[in-house]
Amino acid sequence: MNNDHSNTDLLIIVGHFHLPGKILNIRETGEGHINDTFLVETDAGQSFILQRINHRIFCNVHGLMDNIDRVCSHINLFAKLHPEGQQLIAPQIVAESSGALFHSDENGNFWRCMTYIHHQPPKEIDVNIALEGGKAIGRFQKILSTLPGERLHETIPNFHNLNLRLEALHEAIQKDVAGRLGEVLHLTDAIQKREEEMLQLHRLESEGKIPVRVVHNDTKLNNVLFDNQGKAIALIDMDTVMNGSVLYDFGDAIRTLCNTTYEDESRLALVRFRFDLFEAFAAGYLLETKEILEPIEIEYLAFSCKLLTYIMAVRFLTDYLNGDVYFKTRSPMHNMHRASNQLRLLEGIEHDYPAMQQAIGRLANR
Ligand code: GN1
Ligand code: MG
Repeated sequence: MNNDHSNTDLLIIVGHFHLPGKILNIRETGEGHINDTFLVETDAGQSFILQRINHRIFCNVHGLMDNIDRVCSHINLFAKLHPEGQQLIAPQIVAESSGALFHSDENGNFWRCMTYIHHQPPKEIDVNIALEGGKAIGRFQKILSTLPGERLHETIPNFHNLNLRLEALHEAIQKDVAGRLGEVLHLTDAIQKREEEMLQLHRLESEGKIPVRVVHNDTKLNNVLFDNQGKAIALIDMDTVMNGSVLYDFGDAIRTLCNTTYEDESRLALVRFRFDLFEAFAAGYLLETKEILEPIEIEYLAFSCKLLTYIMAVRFLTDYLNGDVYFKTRSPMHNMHRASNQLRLLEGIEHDYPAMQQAIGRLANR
């Protein structure tokens, strides 16, 4: 797939969505590791997000867009029907002129357009942002617990299946196609020695002991949008919304929120785990979900933070060994830095783990 999109091409693509007003500007946002994302500004006061879907990863584009349409419409309808209290909204799909949920171009690419939600990225990540983030993820899960209709499409099968993620890593180690194994033995060791412990949730899931619900599956903090008062107002990036466990959402949010730096910071001394943010997020999350969660889910909340950090280390390292075929990278070391970063964060979580479990126990019984 060609990654360069000229402005003329983009204008032609956008033309298929019949947006209000005149297009003033289209620029790539540079966010996300998978799709290509553009902000489209119009003179009608409304902006839009245009995305080229990476269909090597999201092979079932119909299923993907059908999921997103159902989930976003349900969230926005819920907000309309419950105007009282704090609201949570989602982007709305703008259909192509034929009425389809996406546009297919002549090069075999798939494009979608969604409303842009005005927001203010927090200047500083503090306990209020963490509390609000926790409430938003919890509310999202609670609202979707009443999603009507059939089961959502499984757009990326086994997305959080650690057993398969480890198999993929073992295969990458064995093949060493990019000749990089020698540089990362300390990382493969760190992963290997934790395998048994980390597989415990997968075992419980295989035994049917973990409730299956509609979850987001990509709850990194920048998928939560805030207003200028620091209130969480929306959740975006519904690409991986599927049936799964709430534990993956909780752990993924913590792994991004509570890292004192970006997930790809290579200076490991800057990577620390912030317990105060964990506690605030958990408080907000449990405030919203306490009534719907089962005891086994609450029991594994703290564990999920270790697990998701570990899973991301496994995925980044696998991609590094495979020669960077999955995640977008900006340098040859990028995936290796990401994997090292996640393993350093994991050490911080392990250090605070007893206190994390205590905090969950206290908050869940409040
Ligand atoms: C990918 O592209 P983005 O940033 O939405 C990935 C997530 C990872 C994340 C790591 C479909 O998400 O699972 O947690 O990178 N999405 C997919 O930053 O693999
Ligand atoms: Mg995503």
